[in-house]
Amino acid sequence: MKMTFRWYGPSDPITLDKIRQIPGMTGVVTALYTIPVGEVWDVDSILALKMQVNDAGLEMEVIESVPVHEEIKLGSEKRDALIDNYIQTIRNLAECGVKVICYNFMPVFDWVRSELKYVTEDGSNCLAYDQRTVDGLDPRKKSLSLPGWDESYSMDELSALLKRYDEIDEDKLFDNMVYFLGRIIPVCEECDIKMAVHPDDPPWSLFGLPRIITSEAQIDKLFAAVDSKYNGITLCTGSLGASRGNDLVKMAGKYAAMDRVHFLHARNIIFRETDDGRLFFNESPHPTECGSLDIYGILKALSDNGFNGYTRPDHGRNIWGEDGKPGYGLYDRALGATYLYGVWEAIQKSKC
Ligand SMILES: [Mn+2]
Repeated sequence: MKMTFRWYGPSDPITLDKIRQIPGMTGVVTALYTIPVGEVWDVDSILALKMQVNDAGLEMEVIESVPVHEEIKLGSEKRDALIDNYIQTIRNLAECGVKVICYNFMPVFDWVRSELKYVTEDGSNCLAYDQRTVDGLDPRKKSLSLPGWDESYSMDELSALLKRYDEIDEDKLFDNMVYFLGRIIPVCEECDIKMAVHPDDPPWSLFGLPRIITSEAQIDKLFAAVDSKYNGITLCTGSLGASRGNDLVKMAGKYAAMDRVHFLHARNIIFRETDDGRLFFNESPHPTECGSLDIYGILKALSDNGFNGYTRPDHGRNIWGEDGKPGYGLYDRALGATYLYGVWEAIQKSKC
């Protein structure tokens, strides 16, 4: 396993020097945040970022993310030119030594939570999801006050974009994803750079928009549609685990055996009982006993089936008075990394 840490670039208050001091850390997972979605990432900009990371004694072998333009997800006539740009970005990243690209195929909205600072029993705070709050939001009717939503669209732009998605159901979105992969995967094979789709978070439809990377059946369908090991996944335990129907231990073992797990996001969540039976969960400390997911079982299944790849502790809580970017403070993610590292060491040594 290669332990990595997400780094939001030079403006991230969690500096490369701090990341390097976390035991077992080999590299960072980052992106060029200033390049508009759809434009080519040029070699000079990639190399400048890589140099900065390497100078701090860390590697930059995983990019999270190269965003996919909405016109590609919508399958419009503009998509081919944008896919050409994406292909050039893939080639440029490969030339700079990048091995894995994380991306997602969620329409309009990325991850969605109802609270960014849910206070837990021990006084720490974390991201949480309450289905009732999300059900009360309708981005088509009024301005969205969604935590973490970056408001990169005006109300009118968002309405227009959502209207275009009225024509796109799950099947159409899936077809558009297969079209995209059909064009880029041969290039990935040629350049030896792997695509790792991040599952939808949470893994179900929101605001009437289709979501397709949600379950074992859907991932099977995706792998069958573009049958190459370069078409793989980011196994994000917290995202897929939010759907109780997903058996994460089984999926981890199965997809590792297929050599389709190119990146692991390890995170735990805890489901809460609610009076009316609605769905509510919050993100918890990483260890198995702190949440609802069997993190040990997932790591064991991955190891037993040949996974030895890039891993990062996914979201952490704010602890010890830290007031970090929601999910991306230093302390709890560092604790998560050392926990994951320790479990992994024990699994490896128990095989001897
Ligand atoms: Mn994730």
